[in-house]
Amino acid sequence: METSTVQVEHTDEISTLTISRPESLNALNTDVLQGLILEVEKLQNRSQLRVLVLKGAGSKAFVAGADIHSMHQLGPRAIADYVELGQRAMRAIECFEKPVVAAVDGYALGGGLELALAADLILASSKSKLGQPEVNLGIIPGFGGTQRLLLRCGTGAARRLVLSGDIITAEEGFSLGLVDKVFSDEEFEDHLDKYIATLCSKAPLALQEAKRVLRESQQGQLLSGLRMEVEAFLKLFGTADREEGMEAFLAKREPKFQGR
Ligand code: CO8
Repeated sequence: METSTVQVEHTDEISTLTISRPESLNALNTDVLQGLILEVEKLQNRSQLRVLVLKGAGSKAFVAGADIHSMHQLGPRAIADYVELGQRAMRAIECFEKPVVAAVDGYALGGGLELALAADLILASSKSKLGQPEVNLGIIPGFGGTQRLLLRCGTGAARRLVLSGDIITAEEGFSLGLVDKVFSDEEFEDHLDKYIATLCSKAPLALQEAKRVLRESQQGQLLSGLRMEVEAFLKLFGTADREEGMEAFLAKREPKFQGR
């Protein structure tokens, strides 16, 4: 069964999971996160699959983050469950045996960039905007963004993106090593298809082993970093600044942080 917020399409060798909540810029609520885990698990059995592609529905966003509306009112227990679910969804994608491509066409922010970072390759259209703007909400990334940015782009870029909350262009992302390829908006789908077809032509077992070795060599640092990130996220979630940050976003005004 396909969940309505995660659409599944198959061609022979390629499966595509499309996150479909365009009215919220595909923000990640529990339904989406559970859907991702379920669909990724099912795809493990699809032997002809060579590449898994992640997309966002609509023309504006890949994913604009975790769902601020649903997060805002959660108590300590519920937010811990939410963050743990998100971490599991990202890890399921990261540990998927076959290569995973994040096809970013629009905003990839917060949890949306964290989702892209769990993929092997990030291919973006030139209009795309990427960033970890959580500090504007009084929190930090909670779905592995601090750690996967660090491993992917190095300390300098990770620090700059997480501390500033800057939203950057796809070209700037390319210069930081965050984005692997930038394609023009008009030809995004064509270039994407060609790139994925090239991946499909490579030796599948070699791709799987390459993916596994690259992932497992960094595993110790990643897993301990992820634990630290969750603890810090949950601590911040209990602060007045977090309440102010999220209330300000929902009221479409600037936040006033007090350091409390
Ligand atoms: N969550 C919920 N709704 C969202 C989100 C989101 N992350 N992003 C956008 N929306 C909604 C808006 O509220 C709006 O809804 P409505 O029409 O009902 O007001 C609709 O999508 C369209 O958005 P905008 O009107 O804001 O569109 P703009 O073109 O003006 O702006 C932006 C687009 C710049 C993308 C803007 O929407 C924005 O800044 N969004 C929030 C980006 C953000 O801060 N993301 C990080 C979220 S926190 C996070 O991801 C933490 C991850 C770890 C969490 C762990 C959880 C437990």
